[in-house]
Amino acid sequence: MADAGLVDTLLRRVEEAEDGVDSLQVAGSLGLDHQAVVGAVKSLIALGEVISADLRSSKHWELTEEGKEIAEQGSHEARVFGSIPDEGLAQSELMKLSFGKVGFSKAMSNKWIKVDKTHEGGARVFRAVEAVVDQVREKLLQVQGGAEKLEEKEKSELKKRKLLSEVTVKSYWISKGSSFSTSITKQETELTTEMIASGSWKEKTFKPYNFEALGVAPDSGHLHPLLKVRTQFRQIFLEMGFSEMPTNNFVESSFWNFDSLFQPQQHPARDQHDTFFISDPAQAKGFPEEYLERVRKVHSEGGYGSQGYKYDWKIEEAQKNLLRTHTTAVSARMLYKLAQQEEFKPVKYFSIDRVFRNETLDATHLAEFHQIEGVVADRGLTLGDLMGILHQFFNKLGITKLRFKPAFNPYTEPSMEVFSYHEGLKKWVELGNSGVFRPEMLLPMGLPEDVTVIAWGLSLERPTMIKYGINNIRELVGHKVNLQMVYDSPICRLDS
Ligand code: FB9
Repeated sequence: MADAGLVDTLLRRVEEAEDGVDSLQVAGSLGLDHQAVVGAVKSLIALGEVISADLRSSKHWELTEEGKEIAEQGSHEARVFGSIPDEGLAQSELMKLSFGKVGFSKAMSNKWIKVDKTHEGGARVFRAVEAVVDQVREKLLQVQGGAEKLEEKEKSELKKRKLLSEVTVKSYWISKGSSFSTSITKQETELTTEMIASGSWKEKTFKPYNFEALGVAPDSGHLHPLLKVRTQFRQIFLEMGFSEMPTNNFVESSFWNFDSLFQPQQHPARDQHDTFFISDPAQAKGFPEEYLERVRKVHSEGGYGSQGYKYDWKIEEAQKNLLRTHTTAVSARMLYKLAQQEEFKPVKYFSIDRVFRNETLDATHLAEFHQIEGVVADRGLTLGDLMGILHQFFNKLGITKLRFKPAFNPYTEPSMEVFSYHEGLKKWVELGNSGVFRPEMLLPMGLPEDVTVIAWGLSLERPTMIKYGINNIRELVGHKVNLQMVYDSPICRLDS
C-alpha cells in the first residue's frame, strides 16, 4: 500500500479539481518522484471504483546535459567572443579552450569574430562587433523555465545541436470514480472467525481477490545430485527389464530385516551399536503365522538340508521394530509375496532407497545412505549368471573390468565383493557386494526348490561423490550442504 498521506492528498486534489488532475503535475507540485504518485494511483485503483485513472503519454522538451551547461555558462560562441581581449587572441591559444573549437566556427558563421592570418607570430582572432546577444542561451533558458513555446525551426536547430531533446512521459489523468470518497476505509484482506461470530463483517469492506495475481516465482528449481544419479541408475535397471520394489517404509520389523534372511538373532549387526531400534511402537505384529513358524524352525532346528543355528529363537526379538539396515528387507517381503503365487514366475526386481545404520561417522559414512539393490529370481540361476549380470550392469556405468572376491553375508552363499580398477582415481575401487540367497531364506518362504535368487547391492552416495568429485559426504548431504553445489551440478550421465 502506498503512503497513506500521499493517497489522502491525491484524493483531496481530485476532489478540488474541476474535472481531474495529472499525476505528473501532482508530483511536480508536491516535489515528489512521479513513481511515488503512480504507486498511490495503483493502490486506489485496487480499491475498486474510487478513482478513474487513464494512462496517457505527453511529450515535452528537455535540455540535454550539454544544453543545461550552456544555459548555465553561455553558448560556446558567446564564450569564445567573451574570451577575446581588445588586442585579440592567438588562434592556437583559442583552440586550447574547452569551448574553443565549437565556439570559434559558430562565432565566425555569426560574423562575431574575424581572423588576421598575416599577423606576425601567427593567425590572430579579433572581435568583429562591439557586443553580441547569446540567443541560444536565451532560448534554452526559456525552455528550462517552461516559458512559451519556441518556433519549430528554433527547436529543430537546438535539437540538431543536441542541446534539446523531446521526451515522452506516461502519466495518469485522474478523476473521480463512481464510488469516489476522500475517506478510504481500510480494506480487510481476510474474513476471520471473530468477524463471523460477532457479525462485524457486515460493516467492513474486503479487498477483492485478484485472480490475475501470479504466484511468487521460485528463484530456481534444482535436483539434488543424489536424485540425478538415482534417476540414472533407475534408467539402467529399467532398460535391463527390472521392476522397482515398493520401499516406502523406513520402519521395519526385525523379522523381515533379519530373521527372514536367516540372520541369527545373536548376530552382532542386530545389536544397538549397529542398528537403530524404534521405541514407539517398539513391536511389530501380524506376521504370516505359518511362515513365521518355518523361520523359527530353520533358525533353531535347521531343515531343508541345513543344520540351522541351534539356538532358542524368540519371537520377541523378531518383533522389535527398527529403521531398516538394508533394502534387502524389502527384497525378502517381495520374494515371500512371489512365493505365495499359485505358479512361480521369474522376476527381476530393483530398489534404490534410504537405509539406516548406527555407524561411526566419518568423511564418507553417515548414519544413513541410499542402497541400490538388484534381485533376479529364476529356476536354476548360478553364480555365473550373477557374474554375467554384474558385468552387464556395471558396463552401463562405463565400468568394464570387474574382479570378484569371495566374501561372507549371513543371507547369501556364495557371496562376492565386486571390485574394479578406476582409471581416474588410479586405484581399485570396491563397487559393492553380491551373492546367491541361501536356501534357508528361500525355502521357508515357499519358493520351489529349483528356484535360485541372485542379488547384489551398492550405495548411491559413493558413485555420486565420484561423479561430482565430492570428497566429504557432508558436502553432499546434511545441513551443511552448500546449495550452490546443487545448483551447479550438471545432469548426471553415467556411461552407457
Ligand atoms: O557402493 C559402493 N561402492 C561404489 C559403488 C559404485 C561406484 O561407482 C563408480 C563410479 C563408477 C563406486 C563405488 N560400495 C558399497 C562399496 C564401498 O563404498 C563400501 O565401503 C560401502 N558400502 C556400503 C555399505 O557400507 C556399510 C557400499 C554400501 C553397500 C555395501 C553392500 C551392499 C549395499 C551397499 C549390499 C548388498 C547385497 C549383497 C547381497 C545381496 C543383496 C544385497
